Amino acid sequence: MDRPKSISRRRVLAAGTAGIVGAALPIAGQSPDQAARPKVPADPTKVQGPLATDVGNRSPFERPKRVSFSDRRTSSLSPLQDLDGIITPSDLHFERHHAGVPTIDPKQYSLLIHGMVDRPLVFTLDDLRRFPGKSMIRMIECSGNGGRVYRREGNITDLTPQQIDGLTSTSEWTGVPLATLLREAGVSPKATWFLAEGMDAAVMTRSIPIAKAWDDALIAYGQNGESLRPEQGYPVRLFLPGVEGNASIKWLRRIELADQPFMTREETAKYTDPLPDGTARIFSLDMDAKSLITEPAFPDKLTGPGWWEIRGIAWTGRGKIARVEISTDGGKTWQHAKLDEPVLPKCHTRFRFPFEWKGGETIIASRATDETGYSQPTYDVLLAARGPSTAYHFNNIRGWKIHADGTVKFAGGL
Ligand SMILES: Nc1nc2c(c(=O)[nH]1)N[C@H]1C(S)=C(S)[C@@H](COP(=O)(O)O)O[C@H]1N2
Ligand SMILES: [Mo]
Repeated sequence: MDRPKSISRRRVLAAGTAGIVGAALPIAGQSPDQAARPKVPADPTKVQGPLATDVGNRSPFERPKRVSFSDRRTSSLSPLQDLDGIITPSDLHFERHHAGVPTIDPKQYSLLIHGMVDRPLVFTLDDLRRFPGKSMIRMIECSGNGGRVYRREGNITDLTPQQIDGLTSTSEWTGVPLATLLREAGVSPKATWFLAEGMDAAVMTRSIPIAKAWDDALIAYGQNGESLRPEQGYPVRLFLPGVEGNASIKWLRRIELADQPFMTREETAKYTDPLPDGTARIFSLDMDAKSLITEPAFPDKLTGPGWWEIRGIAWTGRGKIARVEISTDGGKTWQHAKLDEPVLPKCHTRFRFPFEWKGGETIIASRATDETGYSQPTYDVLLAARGPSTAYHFNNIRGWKIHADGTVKFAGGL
């Protein structure tokens, strides 16, 4: 797998963070004379580039990209270390598909709602778009995210944030609340679960407690201001905020109401979490609080002692992030990071922390706490609770080791 090249923009920004702690120092190595002399081209017409196109492109100097673990590309990871803010550009949103990305003609599309309802109904895409809509900025995370480092597979010190935890992204999702459609169909008071089914080759199906439908489940057709990308489920997906990614069924074709879970392949053979005592967690749908420092991180190199801004993202499936703490001494002491606005429920939250690197070897780490009071566990605590062969939900504290020469390596779980 290729890893993102080190990015000079980040070096420049990081050097500039000296300003955030109030010191009006020139960037190291710059003479005041240099700063006073603005760099303007002698002939301004020389900077005139090609004409604008109907659909814009990135600067040719910026090449963020998704990467995959598998040759068959059954998933692609978001380049978390290359992103600012909380929104993932749609073409860099992580994606996971079990059996290909189907091409669906929106004119042929329909969604069936049936089972324990008064009136089974079929909705076209136009029907769905006619209902009162709703937009929400929310993250999604695959419950397998971070499994490789939990299992300590291979050389984990040389992994980027993308390779460690890139199966999570944030978008603004637009659609119609599932509750609106269920009211149209008239749900039986005896219905307690609903099944969601996809129209991909995997025919992915999952059972969800009906409370989620009345709460915040969205039948989504929009992503970041445009129609869903094919990999995100075009033309329509189920979006379940805060719930493990696999339950947000893409290319959604059917919802069936029932008075019990359907016990599909996806909730028996998969997406249950074996425990050390031989039992398993089942319907472990909520995503636990988690955070990741994305800068500095492998393969960054701190070019010298001084002020650097530690940056990263925190998220939880159980509401808002209440605080993120940073340790710069391997977990001995912790201090509060600053959270960027907006701090939204079930959403990536950007954190920042001014870090004065004195030049020695140390480990930096982040610890998120959500509004329920739950804090990210240490690796040992998670391992003791779930065992070494648990298959999903890897949210323990992550650390990065800064070596004396400034190189940064993944330090595994703290
Ligand atoms: N129909 C269908 N829905 C699906 C899947 C799939 O393979 N088929 N993959 C699931 C998994 S495992 C995850 S993590 C999320 C990923 O959503 P994304 O690809 O939009 O990031 O989609 C889920 N929905
Ligand atoms: Mo997933």
